[in-house]
Amino acid sequence: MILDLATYPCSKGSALTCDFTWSNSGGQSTTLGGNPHYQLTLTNSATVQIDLDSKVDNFLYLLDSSGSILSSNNNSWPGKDARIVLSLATGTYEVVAATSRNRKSGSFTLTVKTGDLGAL
Ligand SMILES: [Ca+2]
Repeated sequence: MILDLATYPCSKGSALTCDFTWSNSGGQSTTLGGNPHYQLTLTNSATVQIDLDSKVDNFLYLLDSSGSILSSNNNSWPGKDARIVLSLATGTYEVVAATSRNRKSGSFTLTVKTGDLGAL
């Protein structure tokens, strides 16, 4: 199942901020079930910044609508958190909240920012 960030009850202020958890995560995998996928739909082209924030050493993927990897990141934040910044065309994408190591559990915050909040 893929959660749609536009309909999931995330807070939407200056960014889209969502709190989730891992339970027995799948490490640096885009396909293992322990790594949640989130649908991100852009109604305008925009530069998007996607951040993971967690005590768990995390890993982030951005996929296109066919599941191909557009970008991945391990430690771009200070510390072990992941960040992707990418210019994207209008369309539907998938964010994968992964972890650097297998079988981790814990909470995380996923944040999506763009200069054009109307695009989200
Ligand atoms: Ca990391």
